[in-house]
Amino acid sequence: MDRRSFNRRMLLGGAAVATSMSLAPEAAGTGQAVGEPVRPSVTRARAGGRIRRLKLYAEELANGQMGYGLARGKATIPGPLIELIEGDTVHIEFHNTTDVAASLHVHGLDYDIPNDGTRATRGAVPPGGTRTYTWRTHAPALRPDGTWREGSAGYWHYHDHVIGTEHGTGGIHKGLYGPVIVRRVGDILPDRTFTIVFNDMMINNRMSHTGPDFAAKLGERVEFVMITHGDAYHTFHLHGHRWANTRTGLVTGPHDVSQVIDNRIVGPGDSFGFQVIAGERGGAGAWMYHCHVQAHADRGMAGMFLVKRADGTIPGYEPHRHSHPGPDANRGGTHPRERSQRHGRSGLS
Ligand SMILES: [Cu+2]
Repeated sequence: MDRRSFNRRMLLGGAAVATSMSLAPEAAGTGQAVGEPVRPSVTRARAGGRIRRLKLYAEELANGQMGYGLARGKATIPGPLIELIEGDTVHIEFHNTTDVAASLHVHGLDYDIPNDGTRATRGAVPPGGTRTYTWRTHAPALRPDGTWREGSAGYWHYHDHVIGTEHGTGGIHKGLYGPVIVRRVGDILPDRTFTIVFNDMMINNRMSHTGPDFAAKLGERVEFVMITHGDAYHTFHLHGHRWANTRTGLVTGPHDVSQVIDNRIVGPGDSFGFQVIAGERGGAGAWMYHCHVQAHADRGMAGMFLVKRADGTIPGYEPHRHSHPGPDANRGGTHPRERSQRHGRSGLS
């Protein structure tokens, strides 16, 4: 083959690749293995406006920590995901099974003073006590003055505001916190949602150097909710994936000028979230996430996002080389598909 025909073949080859990419952008662009199904469409949040009810139990755990759960004996750290759509109202029947007063305080949603969940507003629940907290949400709307009132949609969180100090410092430190997602009608729903809470030098109140790890299949739409508590500022970094620094973490089109990031500074009380397609550009593998404050990372603020091939394997991953006990499924919660399948009930009615 002379140089000219060789070059022509290379050019033709390049053109053929370009053509196949334009015909099948998903298959060519996601790093999916040959033969894996390409997601044909997304599922979107339907309209809100429902009245929803759930029970939430504050419990002491065997290791001296505390957690919230949807039933007695089911407390987890973080607590269950409470997922709403703008316009929904949720009545939470709160049971304090601990031997100290406890409460439930939420960020981002609508509530009146009696539902604020602090001692100052007489929102604490005594040991063994029960009360109902009501949270409401709303969609964006035009005010009479022509300005826009923001909607409730966002990645939020709830926590105790009573134990230890008047700010719930002791309860939060022991694990009394959890995620809230308020979606807007039309928001894209994920296949899986994982919650990561930086709480001082702990992640989800686990010992340092023990994860937690989170597992998904290549190509799944995975949502992360990231919450920060405690006294320290951190930076949240995920390897191999990136997201838009917006309410949803998603861009709306090729001309969306939102900043795209893979590292975000977070401080106590912060929460944000985003969605990624697992392994979309880097493929299956053990993708690290960690606090990027180097001293914090070195002290063990790190875990793995395990992206599995269709056959369940993870290329290059040798679990015995890690001290992590295994993937954390973020058990509990109210995700309409994932969690209700896993638990037989969503917690919300
Ligand atoms: Cu940190």
